[in-house]
Amino acid sequence: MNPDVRPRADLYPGARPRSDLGIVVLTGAGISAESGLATFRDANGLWASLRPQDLATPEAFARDPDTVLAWYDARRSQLAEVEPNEAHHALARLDREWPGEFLLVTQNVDDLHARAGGRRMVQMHGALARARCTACEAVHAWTGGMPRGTPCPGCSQPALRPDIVWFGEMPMAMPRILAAVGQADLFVAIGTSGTVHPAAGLVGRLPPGARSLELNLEASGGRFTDSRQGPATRLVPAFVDEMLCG
Ligand code: BV8
Repeated sequence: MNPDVRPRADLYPGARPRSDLGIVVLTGAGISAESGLATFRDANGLWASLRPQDLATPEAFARDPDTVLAWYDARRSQLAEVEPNEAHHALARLDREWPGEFLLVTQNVDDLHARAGGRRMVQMHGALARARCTACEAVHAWTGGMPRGTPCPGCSQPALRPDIVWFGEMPMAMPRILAAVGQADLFVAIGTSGTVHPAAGLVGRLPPGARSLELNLEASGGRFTDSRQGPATRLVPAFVDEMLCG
């Protein structure tokens, strides 16, 4: 821990012992864009050519499992071709060095935050690198394909699905996320359009006096105390330097 760092006064209403200052960071697809993974709602994003109701709902999976499984197989296979970028690494550094409460909440299902060394983090929309058995509910690390009928390594039933939160399904770790947001002094939203709930509503659940910061290529229109525009690989390392070096 770096003992002589102090929080930036303009991000905090007054100085308090740093170990008493809690930070929650929410990331979306924009933080992985510069690693080469497509976002959803940018002009060349995934939803520009595909329909979420055909790929990211339980109904789509029931109606056409082969198409849904192939889409997630293709996205899972991309993970081996991309690397965490400077923004992922900067957040992992903040996680390691911030002595107060810290929680990274990501909407992303890629593994780039984990590969950068993130520890105090939750993937609220699940993970491409996991499979879930709908028969025995076991969750398994998964790197390869998952064609229909793949047997569960635990119970051998052909009942695997991607461990992904689809539209209409309850996001993961919500009690932990809501508890962290309800006690946060600073909430930072990075690379998210603020379109998908309940993630998009988290900034509205901060305690009185907390501050919020948006780092995005363009302002999302959300209610933030402070908003900075630019690429995540430039804004996030600068923000982490501010927080750790004062
Ligand atoms: C639920 C699957 C209830 C994983 C995803 C209230 C109001 C309105 C609607 C609702 C509501 N409450 C619930 C809903 C319905 C729905 C919803 O929100 N619909 C919206 C779209 C209208 N929500 C749900 O269904 C959720 N479930 O509420 O369940 C419940 C309660 C009890 C019991 C059971 C159920 C489930 C939501 C999760 C859905 N799954 N995906 C996958 O396949 O990936 S959502 C999908 O969108 C991804 O997870 C993605 O992460 C997420 C959010 O998108 P973003 O990450 O923000 O990405 P986007 O492309 O939109 O934006 C990118 C941003 O990056 C842009 O701002 C861009 O400017 C910026 N950017 C780009 N490049 C850079 C950059 N920034 C910086 N640097 C760069 N280089």
